[in-house]
Amino acid sequence: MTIVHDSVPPDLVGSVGPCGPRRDPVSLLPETEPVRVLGTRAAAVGDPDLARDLYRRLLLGRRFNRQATTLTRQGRLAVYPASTGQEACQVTAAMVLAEQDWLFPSYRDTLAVVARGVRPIDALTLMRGHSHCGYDPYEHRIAPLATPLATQAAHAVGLAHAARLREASDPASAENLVALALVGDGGTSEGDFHEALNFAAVLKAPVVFLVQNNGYAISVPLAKQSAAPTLAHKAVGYGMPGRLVDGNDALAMHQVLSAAVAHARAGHGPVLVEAVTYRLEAHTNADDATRYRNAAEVELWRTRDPLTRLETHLRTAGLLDDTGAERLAAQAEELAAEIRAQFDAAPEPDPQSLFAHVYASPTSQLREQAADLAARLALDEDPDADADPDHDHDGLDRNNGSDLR
Ligand SMILES: Cc1ncc(C[n+]2csc(CCOP(=O)(O)OP(=O)(O)O)c2C)c(N)n1
Ligand SMILES: [Mg+2]
Repeated sequence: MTIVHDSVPPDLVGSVGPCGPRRDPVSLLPETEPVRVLGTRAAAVGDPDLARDLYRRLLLGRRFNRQATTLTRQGRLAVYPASTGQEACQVTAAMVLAEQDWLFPSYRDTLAVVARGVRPIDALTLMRGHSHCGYDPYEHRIAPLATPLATQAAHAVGLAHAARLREASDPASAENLVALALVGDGGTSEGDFHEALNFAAVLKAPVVFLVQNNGYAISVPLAKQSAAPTLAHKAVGYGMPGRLVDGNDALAMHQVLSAAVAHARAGHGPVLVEAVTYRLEAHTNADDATRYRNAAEVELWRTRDPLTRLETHLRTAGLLDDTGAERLAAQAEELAAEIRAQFDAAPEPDPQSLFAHVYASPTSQLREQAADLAARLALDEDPDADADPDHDHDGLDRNNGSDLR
């Protein structure tokens, strides 16, 4: 699949002058309906090994999401933004990248990070409340999970452009890398997203922007977020091709993302891919999604579950039977057990590390809070010691009942 067809003038139409070139927008426009493979003739003639491999990864991904959510209920993970329902986007984003490429994830994308080879406990380190990202970005070629929306898109452009500049001055070092940035639908309203796409297109940086349109930015539905025909149309204004794909169709996701990466790697510049998907769970474990969306909507999207759709295809095509399904289910349970074991073995963080790296020299308030915490922890260890700074010897507790011990 080519992203921009050969029949279309490759780059510029009309004259190039000081007022700027004009590009043919038609070749950049996304399709009117999301690209689908499942349920079409293309699925029947596709690579059976790829389809089976995708299913295995989706199944493990779903189990990863379920296990991480359980860890939040046990208080072992502070927060978890599940990608349940978005597994096809997550695993294909990791699969289409070569070793030399870079992934730029957001907080939603721990599964993509694990799918690229990071240990679950390390991918989830930030969600345990640690101050560091948990894995070596240079070893895995994965940037830290970005919480400020869309900032990772600008980082991806900077890294990809810098790599091309380095290669131009030292061709022997050429890696021909591509950067793939994952952004949410809400993230496309951010200034950083605009700047990233604009720079990427002008610089022809080898970047793929994958927007997972899961319908919501916390409680804000897409209709209140953007008036664009589709989010993929935003590409055209920057001068890059936009692609619209069914994000719950793993075969389509793999096909469209592979083509986008090949396009960027070939030096044709960036691509914006919008994957239409749905967040089946709440924004995070701290969110109550029933306050802003109804059960019927969620049930409708459950019928479009990326796992069941691929499973139906595999079973119909004779590529999966009950024995195979049971074997995969056992693998998923093994993964869950491994995640639990990794959490059991992880050392407890030092509570005082809360205050480290906030300022180069701690403020007087931070020093006071650190001393207060130390006193409380000492009291936990030795309940007879009266180290509670809020407890006056007149017997009154000045903490107004908010004592956390
Ligand atoms: C710059 C910035 N503004 C606001 C927030 C608060 N915030 C966290 S998640 C979120 C919603 C993002 O929605 P979307 O981009 O669709 O991603 P999703 O959570 O659906 O994956 C917001 C507004 C933030 N993290 N960063
Ligand atoms: Mg969203």
